[in-house]
Amino acid sequence: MPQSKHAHDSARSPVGGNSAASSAPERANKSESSSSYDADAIQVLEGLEPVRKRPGMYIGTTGPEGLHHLIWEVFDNARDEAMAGHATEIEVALLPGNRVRVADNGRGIPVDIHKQTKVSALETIMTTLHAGGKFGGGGYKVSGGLHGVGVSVVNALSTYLYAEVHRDGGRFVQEYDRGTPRARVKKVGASDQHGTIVLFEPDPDIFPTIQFSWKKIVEHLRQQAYLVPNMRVRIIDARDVAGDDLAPSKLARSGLYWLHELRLDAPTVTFCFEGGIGSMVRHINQHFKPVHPNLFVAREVVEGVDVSIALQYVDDISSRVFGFANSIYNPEGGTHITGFKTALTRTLNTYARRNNLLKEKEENFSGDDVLEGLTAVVSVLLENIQFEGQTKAKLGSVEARSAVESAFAKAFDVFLEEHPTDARAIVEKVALAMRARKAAKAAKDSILRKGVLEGLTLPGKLADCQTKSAEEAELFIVEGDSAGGSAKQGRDRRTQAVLPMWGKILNVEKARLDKIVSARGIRELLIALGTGIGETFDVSKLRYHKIIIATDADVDGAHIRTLFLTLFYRYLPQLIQAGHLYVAQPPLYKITKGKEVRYAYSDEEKFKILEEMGVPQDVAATLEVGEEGEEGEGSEAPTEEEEGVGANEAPGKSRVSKVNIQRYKGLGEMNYEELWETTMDPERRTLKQVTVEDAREADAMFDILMGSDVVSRKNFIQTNAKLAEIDV
Ligand code: 28F
Repeated sequence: MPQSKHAHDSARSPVGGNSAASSAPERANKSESSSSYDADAIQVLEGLEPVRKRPGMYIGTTGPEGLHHLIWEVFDNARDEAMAGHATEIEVALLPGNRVRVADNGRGIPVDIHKQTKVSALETIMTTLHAGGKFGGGGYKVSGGLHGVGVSVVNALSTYLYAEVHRDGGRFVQEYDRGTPRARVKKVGASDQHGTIVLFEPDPDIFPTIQFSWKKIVEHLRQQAYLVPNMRVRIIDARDVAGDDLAPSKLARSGLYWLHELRLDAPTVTFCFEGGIGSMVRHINQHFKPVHPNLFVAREVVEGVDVSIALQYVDDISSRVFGFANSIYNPEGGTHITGFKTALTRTLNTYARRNNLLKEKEENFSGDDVLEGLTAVVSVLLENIQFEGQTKAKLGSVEARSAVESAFAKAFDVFLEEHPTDARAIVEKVALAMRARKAAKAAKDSILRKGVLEGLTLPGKLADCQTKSAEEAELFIVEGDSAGGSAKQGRDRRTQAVLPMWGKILNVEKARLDKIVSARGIRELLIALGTGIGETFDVSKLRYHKIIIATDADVDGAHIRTLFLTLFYRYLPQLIQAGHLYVAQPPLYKITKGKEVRYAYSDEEKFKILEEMGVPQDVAATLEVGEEGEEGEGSEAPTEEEEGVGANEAPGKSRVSKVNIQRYKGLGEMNYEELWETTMDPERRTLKQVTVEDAREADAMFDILMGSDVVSRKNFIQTNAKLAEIDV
């Protein structure tokens, strides 16, 4: 590394990099031997003003995510040094006063003076955007970095930044205020160490809230530690360390390099995984039961792409596949994940057939079958990385797909051949997934198959209407036989049909609608409707232009209504779109005062009716409806002598004289006259028309209601009873 003797008192370079520097400097002809970087390798592109004007352009947001990106950016540069094999330790310390200090024991950022700019390489990297060999020819082989903008963005967005470099026997320091250097890079002493220290304090003018999350930092850096085997990452929370022995100047004077040598009484976490991404898969699977004991781990450089993959199947149906490109997590996957999944499916099918684990006539495993129960980490390192779109969420580099596909296929096939027990366990798990998928499809097809509607005689339970005009015909789908009975008696036989269905299904053990449907005899409904289903569906054959779901007003009723809505949403969506689906609105209360009978369809309406009946508000509020909803059963609460309200007539049977409230818990409690006049009579009833959105919400709620976890389902229903009332 040629060190000019005036390495540190070069001409002042404005923060924006001087004009000479703004053009890409011509390449100094470097001898082959000096493959290391130096000031010449830096591409100086532009100053830092734009960063402070529109920080969101560079760090995404100035919220917590953006704030933590400052740490990630500084850390990523240290990590790159470790990935390049020059650093083995990185220390991240949270300090008092919202300061963060990151140190590594790499080669140290070069400090030599650039021939044209006369500016130290360190200053250039710290004060110009896109500085650093990462973006030009040569430069780091692989580098992640925050959208690749480099540490200069952190400098621009920090009220204060301190950089210290130990290299070539010297110790060099430079300080900045919002990106502007206070002075030239200064040699402050000798050093027998090597590495880089960056300490920064985020600018409150940029970040509304400056609160670092220990948990977020630990989790992010743990993940990073998995990606670089044997890189030791120490994290220290010294925010509460008293006194100023952590002040940058004090620290600088102390000549201290590693804070952990201070043995501070501060929470510290250290990560170092020699197992790399294999350890990461083990960590992710720690609470699952593995399907095979031996992890698959492989690393190979193919077509200039460094591919590392680790996987292990567990006894679960979900899958967890994590993609990383240059140590940046890609939540939306990309070409590396595509290549991985292609090779995984092909390799497992080939192995299964070769070892007669898949019968000749059986179809291949699908891409979904091979994912069931899979935990995998796919990490690639590549130059000139390309991402899709603005964020680094999805890898776009095409070379990564073929590289991963070929590297993984070869290595995984060898693994399967060398671990026949693991291989058989994996293939059996995948085969199980395939058979379950096919069974579910068969069940669904059997429901959708034409045959299911063969018996075109109308079901016995259907009390059909007389009219043949579908336009005026209505079908009431009523929950349970008792309500069904009242509805059949109360209806207008000319235009109204009634089909009682199912009854309490709270304990439906099947989490899949197709199973419930085949088990619960949806046939009757489909035959009654007349449209057919699936590919045979024909809305012109619909026998009723109003299909009215009538379930109880209680929590169970809401659950059943959700089921019906989900059923229509998944198998007969056209009927919802055409506006044929309705939900009946039965009353919640029957309020009688002497001969007068009123129905309330909501609590608000109940109070309004009581007020109209002359019951004062405060008394109305104390009125409790009969628990059992028995005729005339009043509340237990005593009532004081009030105008229009009588005293208790007898214990346990408090009649508020002349006014009685009955709460309907279910349609079945109404006699058929009440059901007719409140819920069925077109002149007096209220119907809510179901929209596709209502049905979609029900469908989403269905998954919660039918989830395998009964307890949380019950809790959900109880606590969301009001919400569970599909607001149609
Ligand atoms: C606390 C944060 O930023 N560590 C870093 C290095 C080492 C080199 C380097 C960094 C030269 C021109 C690209 C040294 N010697 N920790 C860090 N350590 N950058 S950042 O070089 C930057 C290149 O731009 C380095 C020889 N080669 C590279």
